Amino acid sequence: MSRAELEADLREGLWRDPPRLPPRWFYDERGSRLFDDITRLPEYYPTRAEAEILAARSPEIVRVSGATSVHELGAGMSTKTRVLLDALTSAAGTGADDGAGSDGEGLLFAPLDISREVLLESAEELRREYPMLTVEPAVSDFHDLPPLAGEPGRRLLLFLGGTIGNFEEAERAAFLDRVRSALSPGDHLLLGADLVKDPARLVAAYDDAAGVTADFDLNLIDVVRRTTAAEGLRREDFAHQAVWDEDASRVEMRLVARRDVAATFPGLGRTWRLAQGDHLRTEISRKFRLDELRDALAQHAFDPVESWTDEAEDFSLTLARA
Ligand code: AVJ
Repeated sequence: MSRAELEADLREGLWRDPPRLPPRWFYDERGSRLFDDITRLPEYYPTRAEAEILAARSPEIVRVSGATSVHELGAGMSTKTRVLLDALTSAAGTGADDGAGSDGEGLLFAPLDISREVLLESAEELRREYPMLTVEPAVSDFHDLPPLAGEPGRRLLLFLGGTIGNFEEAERAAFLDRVRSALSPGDHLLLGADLVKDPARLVAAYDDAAGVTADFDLNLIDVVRRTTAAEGLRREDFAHQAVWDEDASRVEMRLVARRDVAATFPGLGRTWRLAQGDHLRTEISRKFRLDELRDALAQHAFDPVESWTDEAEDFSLTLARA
């Protein structure tokens, strides 16, 4: 992720109303570490809820999908995915499966992520832990999916964590189209999505008491300043805020200007101004109702086969057939 790409996103987003940046710039090394801390916060339920569903449903997911290859978008360290890989490799080991993969031959895991270092390190570890699995990492953004390896009709593509919530409506539609095109009939998508709930809990999940999410949000200012050599851009001039927008059914993360900001970007040859009290939108996190999510999948030529939630019904996993 280059300076030129960031400058393109700045040019595209900063002069809109409200000014905005895509959330991918959060995840430099420090940001990735902070996100990892977020997943362990008491207020941030999605990671635990999703892990609970995967722990309960992985054998069923592998069986129903008939998968012999698993592909994961935004894999990171693939921490939550291991329980699914356990199910994949043990289903093969018992011979309970029929056809390809029944002897553990040809089982594949293909993690995709934008961070090369994390991806390659994690791939090495996975190869040690799962000797019967071929691990084929690929550095990729969700926007340009590479052709997927594995046997057509037996692929399972994971998009976990609720990251589908980061897209605006039109982006989500385009994303689902791209994913559908990357899959063959009979392949499956496993989609993690956060569910609508008490707004107080939603806001707390994005504005925790320990201030980790605030630090994560403000780190974006450091990333932008460092990457673009911006003048007049200081993290002390911003305050983190999380807001629930009922109509759009989403949490917005914002950086509110604590004083008038004037930042000059040498690569853009422009000065960006933000008046005290106005904000930069740094992330949207859409929360779904299961029926609308399943409708959206159906509109993009997926058959939503099954949805599961955790006990508390905070988070969902939906298995959809291409
Ligand atoms: C990784 C995009 C799913 O939206 O909940 C967590 C990112 N931002 N806390 C989310 C995030 C602030 C997270 N996703």
